[in-house]
Amino acid sequence: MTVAYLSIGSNIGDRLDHLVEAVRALDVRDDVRVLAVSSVYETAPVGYTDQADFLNIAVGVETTLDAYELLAACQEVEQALGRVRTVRWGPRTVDLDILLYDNDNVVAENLIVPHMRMHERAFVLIPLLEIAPMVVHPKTGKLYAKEIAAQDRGVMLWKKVNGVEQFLQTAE
Ligand code: A4P
Ligand code: MG
Repeated sequence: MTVAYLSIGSNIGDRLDHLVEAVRALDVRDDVRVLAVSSVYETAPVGYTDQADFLNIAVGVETTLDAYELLAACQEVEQALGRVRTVRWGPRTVDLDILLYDNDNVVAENLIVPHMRMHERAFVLIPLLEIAPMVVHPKTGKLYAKEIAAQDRGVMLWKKVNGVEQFLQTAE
């Protein structure tokens, strides 16, 4: 069993519902168990900025999948929820990224872990640090909490979450 952290974002349609459905789709799998879900944050778009605000969460899972299989599982969830890729960094029903996978460093063509841009993104770090305040970069050992101080703009608490069960029963 390995612990991994995911970032999930949505900025089209019923955003909260997309997040809840994504977490549910992960949790129903035999090879993934959702251990923790952060509160829901409303976040200004980063990268391609001419798009609607996102709702973002971080999720902690325990899994028997290796990192590549977990990526495939994330992509299955994206597809099941009807994601259509158009603009890079653009609007999406739901986007699931692997932030951390145990203490592994993965550098492959289709997978880089820790996620390449996580340390510079408040919309990733603020939810992640809520559920895992002591996480460190697997290579440098540096606390992600140290990255966050200068970059907490554009991220607002949107809905407080108290546990996985409560989150899965949420509706917008
Ligand atoms: N890939 C490599 N490493 C990973 C990883 N650790 N986790 C590859 C997931 N995927 C990884 O992703 C492109 C490719 O990245 C995949 O084929 C996979 O093999 P994608 O999801 O198809 O395309 P994308 O979403 O446009 O790219 P990506 O890299 O997920 O985009 P970002 O950088 O995550 O940006 N602003 C706010 N406020 N909130 C957001 O959630 N999200 C983005 C997406 C931009 N701005 C945002 C938000
Ligand atoms: Mg992605």
